[in-house]
Amino acid sequence: MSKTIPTKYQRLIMSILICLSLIVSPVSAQQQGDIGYEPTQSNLDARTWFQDAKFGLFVHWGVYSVLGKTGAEWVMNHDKMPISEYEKLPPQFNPVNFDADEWCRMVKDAGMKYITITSKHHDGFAMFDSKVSDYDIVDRTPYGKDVLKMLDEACQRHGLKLYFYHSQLDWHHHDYFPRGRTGQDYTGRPESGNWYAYLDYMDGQLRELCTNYNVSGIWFDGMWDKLDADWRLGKTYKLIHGVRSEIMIGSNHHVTPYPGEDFQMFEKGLPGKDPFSKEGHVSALPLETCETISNSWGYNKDDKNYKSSKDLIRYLVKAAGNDANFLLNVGPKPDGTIQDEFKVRLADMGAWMRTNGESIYNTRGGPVPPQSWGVTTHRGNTVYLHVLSENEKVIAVPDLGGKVLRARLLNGTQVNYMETKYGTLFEIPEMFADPNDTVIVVQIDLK
Ligand code: JFZ
Repeated sequence: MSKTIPTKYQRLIMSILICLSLIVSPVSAQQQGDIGYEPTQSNLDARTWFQDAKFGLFVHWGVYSVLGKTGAEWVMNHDKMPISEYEKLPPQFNPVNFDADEWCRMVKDAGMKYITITSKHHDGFAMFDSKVSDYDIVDRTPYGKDVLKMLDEACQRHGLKLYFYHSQLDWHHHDYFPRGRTGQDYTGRPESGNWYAYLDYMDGQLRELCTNYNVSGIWFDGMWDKLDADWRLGKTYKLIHGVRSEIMIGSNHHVTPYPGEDFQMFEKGLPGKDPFSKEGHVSALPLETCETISNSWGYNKDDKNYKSSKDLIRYLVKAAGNDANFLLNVGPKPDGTIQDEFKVRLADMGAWMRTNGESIYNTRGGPVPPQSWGVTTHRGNTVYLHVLSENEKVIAVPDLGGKVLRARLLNGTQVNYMETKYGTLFEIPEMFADPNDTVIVVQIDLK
């Protein structure tokens, strides 16, 4: 596509006009979103499924995995790689060992119910067969196959749902202009561009993703790059819900959800306690927190900082106790395989879920807020006490919302308790205490 580069004078005029437009009509964040949005019943049903599912796999996979180094999916910005340099990666990306069914078997064995995979990260490279750009896995790599289509078909075979992480921020597209906090002048893009042409391009790829794949949701990220820009969210959200109203929309902007969003995510922290939230506001939407197994989202062969299986199990439990899903991340290698250190931890979590999953799946957080000894989840008149602090002999539980009828461990072992005017004391059967999480099942006589 030939492009006349504006003269210095034209660039100056263009910059002045852009600045004036921002002064004259800065788009306040509150004006963003699909104003007046009302979720359909099928969307509400999708939200209920999502909240019941509780546990999913996050996948950060792209051409950046070829380098597999510090920065991972941010390596282009981290190393200030010009586009001309970064575009040398797709020709090296050939995941010949990618096996979508093997990924799905690993996900199900871990006790996970859905996968959220990067369709496009900040580098702008599409991991699917896009017709609105040739900067994609089919046109630019020796592999030449649409891995998202392959994964979509495998998820349908294995009864898993599929969500796409899609970056609104783009370090490759020439019309992502004015630039935001990242992807500045090192990329080699001209200091000019048509912002709304970029949004049209982004909407074009979103239409492809919502139309050509059996996608259950879009996990947006990148608005934080320039929060005060006119992201035209209303148009984008209407487009997505217009294809299928049950497609759930979430956005990792770390501020209060905008109209049109169907779930709220938190990054590397429990709802309202994550390090990035600007306002810490926890909405009434379905909630999800995401975390890495090492410290990297994308593949980083030097990152050996693996969290223990025990810590990951407890993270899942604490998320459920905070009425949130847990989206746990892997960064696949450039050949399409997932490293053993991740697979062994996912297998450990699956083993724990096979024994304890009734206390997580199809529950909601509470009725008791998180305590010093642990958290609670519930379903109907059953409350699950998740005792996370170890070597406890007795725990005190405030008002459970009704008289305690019975208390036991998941293996049926009787649990002794005593109701007092301050709450109920439960004795922990020492020989059956689980160092990951000792679950006490309490039947309540709901008032
Ligand atoms: C974002 C991405 O940048 C990152 O690569 C990964 O995909 C993660 C799940 O989401 O991480 C962010 C985004 C914004 C901030 C910090 C991390 N922020 O605004 O401080």
